[in-house]
Amino acid sequence: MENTKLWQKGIVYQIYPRSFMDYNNDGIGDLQGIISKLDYIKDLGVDIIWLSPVYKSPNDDNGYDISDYLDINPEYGTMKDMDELIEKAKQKGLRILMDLVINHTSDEHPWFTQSQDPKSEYRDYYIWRKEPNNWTGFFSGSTWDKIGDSYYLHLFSKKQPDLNWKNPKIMEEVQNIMHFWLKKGIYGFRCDVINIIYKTSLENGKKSLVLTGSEHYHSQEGCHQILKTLRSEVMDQYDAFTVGETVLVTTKQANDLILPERKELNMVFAFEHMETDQINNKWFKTRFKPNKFMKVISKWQEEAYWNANYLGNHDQPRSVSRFGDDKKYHLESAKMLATLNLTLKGTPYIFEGDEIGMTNGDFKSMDDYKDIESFRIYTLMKKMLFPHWLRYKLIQKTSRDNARTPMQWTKQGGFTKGNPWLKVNANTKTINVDNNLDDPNSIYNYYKHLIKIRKESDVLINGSFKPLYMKRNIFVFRRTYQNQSFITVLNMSKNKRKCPLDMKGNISISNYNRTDLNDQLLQPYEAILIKEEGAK
Ligand code: ISL
Ligand code: CA
Repeated sequence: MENTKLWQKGIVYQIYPRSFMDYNNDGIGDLQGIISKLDYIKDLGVDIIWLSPVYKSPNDDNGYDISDYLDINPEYGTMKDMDELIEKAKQKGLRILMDLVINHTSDEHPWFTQSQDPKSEYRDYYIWRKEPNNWTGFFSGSTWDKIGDSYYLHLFSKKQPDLNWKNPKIMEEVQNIMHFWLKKGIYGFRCDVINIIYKTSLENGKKSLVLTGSEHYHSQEGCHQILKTLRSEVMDQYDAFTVGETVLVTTKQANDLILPERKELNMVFAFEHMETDQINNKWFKTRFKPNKFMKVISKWQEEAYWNANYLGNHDQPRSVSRFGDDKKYHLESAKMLATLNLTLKGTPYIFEGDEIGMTNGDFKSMDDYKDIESFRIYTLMKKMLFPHWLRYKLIQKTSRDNARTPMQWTKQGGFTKGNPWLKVNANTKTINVDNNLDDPNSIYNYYKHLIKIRKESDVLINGSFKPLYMKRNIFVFRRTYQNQSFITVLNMSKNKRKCPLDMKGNISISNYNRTDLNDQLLQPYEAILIKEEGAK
């Protein structure tokens, strides 16, 4: 236990800075806003705050297009504000995890503007070719755009040119950036799309409905080499950690990145559980099937060396709207999902607003959306002759803006006194922080209680994971450490179901305020955490 690091035993709270709290009332969340809410975050019981990018950026992709890695986006504040945030957080026992986006920069980064001159020393910072290949990108369409008489590669939007990791100068630049921030006392990095940064070849790819060409850059040996160097040259000199965002990985590919002897990353965000309600790609949603979902989670629990557990983030629809029921069983299903996320093995990540059960946005038309991805996909579906109602329905279900609506602090919203950059959900009237703090039975107070239980428990932090039942939308698993164990019982559906296993032990927490385990009938979305008695 003593050797357990903070990033293993701690809990991470993800902030999407643009939407968290607007201090100067210009409609955009900012660093002073975050500072003003540090007590709220601390009270929840979390240890680490992951900030989505706050660097200087023209905001084509809300900060995931960086134009200066060593400066702060003026919309969010200044470097002085950032220093203050790091310091004030530290005083409260909170550490800051920053987003590190090193697959691409903004096209407005001075490296890229200079790179446009074929004779510039920055030319090789990016990937230029005379002719494009057949690759297709994450936001759909070709990955190549033309400037002058050459094409440059961009796996995301055309304002996000990919860096050329075959150029040793990039390694040097990125190391300097990492040192700069780690020296300020941050606790590490969430490494954006890290498993696709190295392009082994630029050959044409095998034709595929999505991401044609990915076999040339996904999980390449060159990427492993880069991560080993960043670990030994930078990370190892600090008490810090990395979590990689890794698209399309298998448990084997994840372990190749995170096993301690590999000396690369500490953990990764995988997506397989997020793919269980989609056909082929994330824009074609099918009905959520809990049985499939729990089997994927269980597989990752058993096979991956360590998990970064999450049910939502700034790229995904809201978890309660997606995996729960945001109407009839809002309270119950949000608490059930919390119980899942916080009793699995690994490091739990909570996305801002999930602790009060925030739901998908209540957008009324395409004019309400702001996300570049949503517009790109909408246009693509138009080209494919999808009727308007279907296009709109798919965007409504999948848009990343669902997770990005401003944090609901009060009945009136409370995020800003100005005009919010993205529409505040009208349900802030009932779903808001104020209501949650006041009500002992709220989702927030359930999170808080559960977090406390987890933090005080060797079993929940270090225990092994074993699935006991995964059928009929019921998920039961056991965590064991030395001679102690917990059982988590979850009904992931709105149907009442009899628990197939005998439930014995003491109830640590339950979302129906159960007092005993005699009744084996599980209520809709019921969740029970049971501390088992005696040795197992
Ligand atoms: O859902 C996905 C994979 O199943 C994708 O959304 C994937 O997570 C995403 O495309 C990669 O995300 C990251 O990099 C992007 C940025 O737009 C996202 O916000 C960021 O999280 C480009 O930097
Ligand atoms: Ca502001």
